[in-house]
Amino acid sequence: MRCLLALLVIATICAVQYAEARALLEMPIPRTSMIRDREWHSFVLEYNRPADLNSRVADQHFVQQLDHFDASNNKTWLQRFWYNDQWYKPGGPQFLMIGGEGTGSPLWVEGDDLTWILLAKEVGAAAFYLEHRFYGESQPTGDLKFESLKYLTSEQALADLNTFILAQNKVLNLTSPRWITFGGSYSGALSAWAREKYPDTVYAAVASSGPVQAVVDFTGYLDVVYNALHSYNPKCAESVHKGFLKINSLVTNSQGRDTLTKAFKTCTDLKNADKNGLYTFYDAIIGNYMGIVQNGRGYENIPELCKRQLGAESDFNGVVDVVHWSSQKECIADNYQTVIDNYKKAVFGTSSGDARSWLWQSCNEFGYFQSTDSDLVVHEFTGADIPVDFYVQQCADIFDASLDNSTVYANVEKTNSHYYGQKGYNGTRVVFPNGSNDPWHVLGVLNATNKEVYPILIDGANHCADMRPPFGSDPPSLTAARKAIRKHVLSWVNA
Ligand SMILES: *[C@@H]1O[C@H](CO)[C@@H](O)[C@H](O)[C@H]1NC(C)=O
Ligand SMILES: *[C@@H]1O[C@H](CO)[C@@H](O)[C@H](O)[C@H]1NC(C)=O
Ligand SMILES: *[C@@H]1O[C@H](CO)[C@@H](O)[C@H](O)[C@H]1NC(C)=O
Ligand SMILES: *[C@@H]1O[C@H](CO)[C@@H](O)[C@H](O)[C@H]1NC(C)=O
Ligand SMILES: *[C@@H]1O[C@H](CO)[C@@H](O)[C@H](O)[C@H]1NC(C)=O
Ligand SMILES: CC(=O)N[C@H]1CO[C@H](CO)[C@@H](O)[C@@H]1O
Repeated sequence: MRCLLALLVIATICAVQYAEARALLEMPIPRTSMIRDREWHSFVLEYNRPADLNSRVADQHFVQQLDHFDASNNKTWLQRFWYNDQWYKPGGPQFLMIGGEGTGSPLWVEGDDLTWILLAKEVGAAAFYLEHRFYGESQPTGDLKFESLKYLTSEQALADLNTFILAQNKVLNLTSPRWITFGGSYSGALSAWAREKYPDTVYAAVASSGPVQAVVDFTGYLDVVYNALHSYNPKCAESVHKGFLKINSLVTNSQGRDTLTKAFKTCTDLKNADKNGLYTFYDAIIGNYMGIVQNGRGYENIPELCKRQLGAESDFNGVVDVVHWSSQKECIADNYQTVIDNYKKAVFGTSSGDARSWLWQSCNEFGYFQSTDSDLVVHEFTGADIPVDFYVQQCADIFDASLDNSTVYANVEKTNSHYYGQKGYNGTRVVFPNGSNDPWHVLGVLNATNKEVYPILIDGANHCADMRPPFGSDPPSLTAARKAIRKHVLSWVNA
C-alpha cells in the first residue's frame, strides 16, 4: 500500500504551506506531491493548520449537471464546495477560489493569512471554493473509467463554475453580484479562462502561475529549472550536470547499475531495467530537482539544494544526497509497468485517483509533458534525453490505444484554438502573476495581450508564491507583487 501511494501521491501544487507561515509552531513539512515519482504541479492546499484551529466551515454540495453541452443528458451529480461569509459585508464582492487538479479543502476559505483571504477581509468579500469535477469528492460518475473521463474537461469545469455562480446569485439573493475568481497553476489558467469565456458571470480574475498555453513537449520547464540553479550558483549547476554524466556512464554496465541501485535505493534491481525502466528511473531523479525548484519557498530550497550538491564528496554523491533529501519515498521508481499499472487501477477519492484524473487531462487537453528535449538541458543538465514520446506513449498505455501520438497532439492544438493561448488571450481585468523561477511561467501570459491584462513579474519567485501567506524572508519582488495584486483587486471592487 505504501509503495503504491509513494508512486502515485499526486501532487501539488501550488503548495501553500501554511505550516511554513507558522514556522514557530511547527517545522515546515515538505510536500511529497509526486506523479510518476515526479514532483507535480496540481493545486492542493498544503496547509497544515495547527490543531487548535480546526476546520469550522462545513462541506456543502451543489447539484451539478453531468454534461453541460448535451441538452438531452439530464444526469446530475453533487459538486463539493465551501463557503465562508465571516468577513462578508452586504454589497461586498464574491471571491471564488477555483479548485484545480487535486482534492479541495475548507482551509482555503479559512486561512486568514492567505493572500486572497487577506484581500477578502479587507474588502468585505464572501469566500467560496469550488472543487473541480473528478477530483477529491466531486465525482460525477463515481468511477474513473476511460468511458467516464470524457466528462472530465476544462470546458465542463468552466461550465460548472458558471452554473454554480448563477445559482449562488439566486440562493443568496444577490442583486448586483461581483464575482472575482482566483486560482493557481492549472486553476490559475481556469481563472483566466473563466473571465475569458464567461465575462457576464465573472467580473475579474487573478490567475497565478497559470499555464494558458497548452503544449505537448514542454521543454521550457527544465530550462527554467536549470536556469534557476545556474543563476543561483553556476558551480552548483555544473556539479549537478557532472553528477548526471556520472549516472549516464554508470548505467552502461552492470557493475555501474549495481552502484546506482544501491546508491539511489531503486525499487527493483536496475540491472533488469529496459529502456522504459531507465527512463522511469531518470524521470524520478530529475523529478526531485523539479520539485525543489518549483515548490515550497524556492529561494530557500535552491540554496539548500546547492549546499548539499556542493558539500558532497563528489558530484555524483551530491545528486544522490539531493535526491534522498527531497524524495520521501521508500524507493526510487524504475519499473515502467508498475507505474502504468498504478495509474490503471487508481480509484477516485485517493491521491492516486487525482493523479489519474490529471494525467487524463494532460493527454486529453494540455500535454505539458516535461521532457528533456531542449538542447540546453541535454548539454548542460542531464546529459541524456528522456524524449517526449516516452510520456505521450503513457496516454495509450494507461487509458486507451486511441490516445495515440497524433491524437494527443491534435487534442493540445484544439485546446489552444479554443482558449487562444498565451499570445491570443483576450479576457480583460485579469492579473497574471508569474515567478521567474517557476517553470510554468513559460506557458503563462507574460506580456499584456490587451490594455486590461496585467502580467506581474516576480523576480526569483517560484510556483504560486504570491498566493502563500506573507513570510518574513519573502524577497521584495514578492511583497511588491502582492501589493500590485491588491491594487488591481481594489480597483475592481471599488469601480
Ligand atoms: C431525464 O431524461 C429521461 C430521458 O429523456 C427522462 O425519461 C427522465 O424523465 C428525465 N429525468 C428528469 C429528472 O428530468
Ligand atoms: C433570499 O430571499 C428569499 C425570499 O425573499 C428568502 O426566503 C431567503 O431567506 C433569502 N436568502 C438569503 C440568503 O438572504
Ligand atoms: C507525434 O506527432 C507529432 C506531431 O504530428 C510529430 O511531430 C512526431 O514526430 C510524432 N511522434 C511519433 C513518435 O510518432
Ligand atoms: C476573443 O476572441 C474570440 C475569437 O476571435 C471572439 O469570439 C471573442 O469575442 C473575443 N472576446 C473578446 C472579449 O474580445
Ligand atoms: C514579451 O515581450 C518581450 C519584449 O517585448 C519579448 O521579447 C518576449 O518574447 C515576449 N514574450 C512572449 C511570451 O510573448
Ligand atoms: C510583463 C512581465 O512582467 N512579464 C514578466 C513575467 O515573468 C517573466 C519571467 O521572469 C519575465 O521575463 C517577464 O518580463
